[in-house]
Amino acid sequence: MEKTFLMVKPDGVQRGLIGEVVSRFEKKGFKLVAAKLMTITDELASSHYAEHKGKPFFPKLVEFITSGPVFAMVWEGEGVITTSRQMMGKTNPQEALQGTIRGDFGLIVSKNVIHGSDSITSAEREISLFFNEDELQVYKKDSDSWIY
Ligand code: DAT
Ligand code: MG
Repeated sequence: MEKTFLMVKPDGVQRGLIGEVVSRFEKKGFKLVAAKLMTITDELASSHYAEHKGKPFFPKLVEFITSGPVFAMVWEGEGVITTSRQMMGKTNPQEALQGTIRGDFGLIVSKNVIHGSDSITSAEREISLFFNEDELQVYKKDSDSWIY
């Protein structure tokens, strides 16, 4: 089953939005398979955001993502990569539709509450950056038979 990496960023943690974010993905029908509150090192931040190295906002991005705890998660379900990106909304909260996480809770691009993988390749890469294989729970939810 498809998996993705999602993370409540330091602004979301500070603002008490972990529960709100988790709740949206739970209610949608996705399955949480791993989660932890952690502080990202400079090294992990650079690997995670490697595609943005050299861009003008990169130093501030690393400073921000390492500035406080994040809530890192792995979620599973049919189409979870694409659907979770839709639920997050556009990168810039000012362009994100109301009803999306960034549209409902963010105001500026550099503090946009949530990260989510954008492809199968990035999901696999990001999950393995943040979690060991043995941290991913394999379990059945009885509610799945009412979702699928
Ligand atoms: P996304 O997080 O939607 O995948 P991205 O990968 O293009 O967006 O950028 C990663 C993060 O970097 C984004 O969530 C916020 C920050 N960022 C992107 N563009 C920015 C910009 N022009 N100015 C400041 N921060 C930016
Ligand atoms: Mg991205």
